Amino acid sequence: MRKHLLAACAAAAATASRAAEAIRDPAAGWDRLWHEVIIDISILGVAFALITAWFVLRYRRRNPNEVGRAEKLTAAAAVGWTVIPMFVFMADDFFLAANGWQLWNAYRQPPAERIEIKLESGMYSWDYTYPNGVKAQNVLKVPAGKPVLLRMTSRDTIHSHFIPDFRVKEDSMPGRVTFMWFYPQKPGEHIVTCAEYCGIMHSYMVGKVVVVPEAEFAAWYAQEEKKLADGGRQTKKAGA
Ligand SMILES: [Cu+2]
Repeated sequence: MRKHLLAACAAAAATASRAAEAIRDPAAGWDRLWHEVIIDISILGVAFALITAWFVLRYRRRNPNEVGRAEKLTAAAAVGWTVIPMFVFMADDFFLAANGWQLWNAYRQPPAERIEIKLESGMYSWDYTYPNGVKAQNVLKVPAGKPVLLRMTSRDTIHSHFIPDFRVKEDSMPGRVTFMWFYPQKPGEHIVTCAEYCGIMHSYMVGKVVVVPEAEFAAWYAQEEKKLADGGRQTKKAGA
């Protein structure tokens, strides 16, 4: 009996630790928070609109000769009318801010199991370098099911690498290395755009993230690596 209990406990602990290790997609968290904002401001908006409508009806002019009376509120009522609505708004603001803060802190701890790609931005392109040295411009091919981290810098001015579908945006700038990460889970294409005005061609600074099945990525990756090695050999031969 005790043995069974211990085995059950061990199994439960293993499941829990696996669940903790499972990569949490920050994009889903941002979506949840955004929905929370929409729901909260809708409820507050409707509540305050109803209170206002009630006042408008309650204190309306009933005949053309009616003259209003300027009634004085007691000190307690004046404070109550100020503090209670303010408290309702602020409580929700703090709640949302705390959730956003928590999510941001979690997002800034990228998962260890990831592919890390360097990005140098410049007027007007996104230049990616994979761990094996393969380079790509404006089209970032990545495998599905693996978190992707970009270490970013810029060769000229401030750009901002924005991938709306993955809910991530981060500045890249000269003299500093910043990072962003995202978690593409299924094959597909996602637009990349510059979100920081960087010059007259800023709006043309678009690219895409192409998510492909893992096996397809591995084949492409190896092939590009081979091309790179062959190219290097040829250049050496030409130089010799
Ligand atoms: Cu730019």
